[in-house]
Amino acid sequence: MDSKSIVLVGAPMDCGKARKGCLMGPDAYRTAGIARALTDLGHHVTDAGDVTPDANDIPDRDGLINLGETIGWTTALMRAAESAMATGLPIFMGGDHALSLGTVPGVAAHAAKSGQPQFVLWLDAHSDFNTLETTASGNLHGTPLAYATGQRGFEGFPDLPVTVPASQTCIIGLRSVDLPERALMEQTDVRGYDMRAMDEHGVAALLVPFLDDVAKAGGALHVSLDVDFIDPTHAPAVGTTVPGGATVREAHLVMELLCDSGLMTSLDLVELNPMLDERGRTAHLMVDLAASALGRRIFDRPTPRMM
Ligand code: B3U
Ligand code: MN
Ligand code: MN
Repeated sequence: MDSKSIVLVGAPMDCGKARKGCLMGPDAYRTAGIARALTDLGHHVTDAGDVTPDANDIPDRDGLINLGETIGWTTALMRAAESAMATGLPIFMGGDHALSLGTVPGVAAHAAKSGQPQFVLWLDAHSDFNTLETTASGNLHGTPLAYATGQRGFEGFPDLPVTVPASQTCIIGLRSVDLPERALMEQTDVRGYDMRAMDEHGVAALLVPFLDDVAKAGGALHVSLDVDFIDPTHAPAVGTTVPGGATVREAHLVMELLCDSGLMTSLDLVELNPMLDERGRTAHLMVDLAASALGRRIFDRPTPRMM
């Protein structure tokens, strides 16, 4: 892979759910050596430090956890993501998945300026397709994909600069989807693949056609990697563990195929809760996965395509 300019952006957002700890995520990635791992691959890496949320006086609303603070992060991260895109390939080090309420619209706004269609790959046990109206938990980390694709039901959130068409999104790893979010997803063209699809066909068969569509459209590709995509036996440091996730090898294969495609333009690493980790193993695994997406390989040849 060609040498890239990579910018690390810390997003210690921790208000997207009740359980605390994701605010330590960015420093856990730094401690696990993310900059060094990517520099060793020949990339030029800068660390832009941590984003801080905007202040606002939006009142909290019953049944929604930390609404005002979440909107403050969203506006700050939209700006940070759009400007980071102008300097290279950003890696947004979370922080919980509510950070994608800001990063996805921010990177999409950048792509729109050059007329590039924005695609999104969501690697997650959950579809994160609730709205403020459908969420049963009130945890706003369960909403960013619905927001970014322009679904209704986000009163109080900023108007989106651009929406990502649902047809340009692909979710892989699903094994926990609420009924209302499933109903909403089914009204859209979002591609959602559950673990059964992965078991039956193999992850490459799910991913490669999507990557081909991104390539044909000349699109930008944002990848949002939730720790809970991976099975909790390998990645325990997450508040919402769901058994039956991707193996370490399946997760690396996704990253290796992304690397071979040359299409990834931005990356979120989300939901790492270092309080729940075992001697840093989840943080190290996430760093290794980022390295696979950016050129680390065992032999110097492309991963053979599975189809
Ligand atoms: N769909 C549920 C559960 C959930 C979503 N994302 C996570 N958990 N991490 C919700 O609360 O919206
Ligand atoms: Mn998620
Ligand atoms: Mn999840």
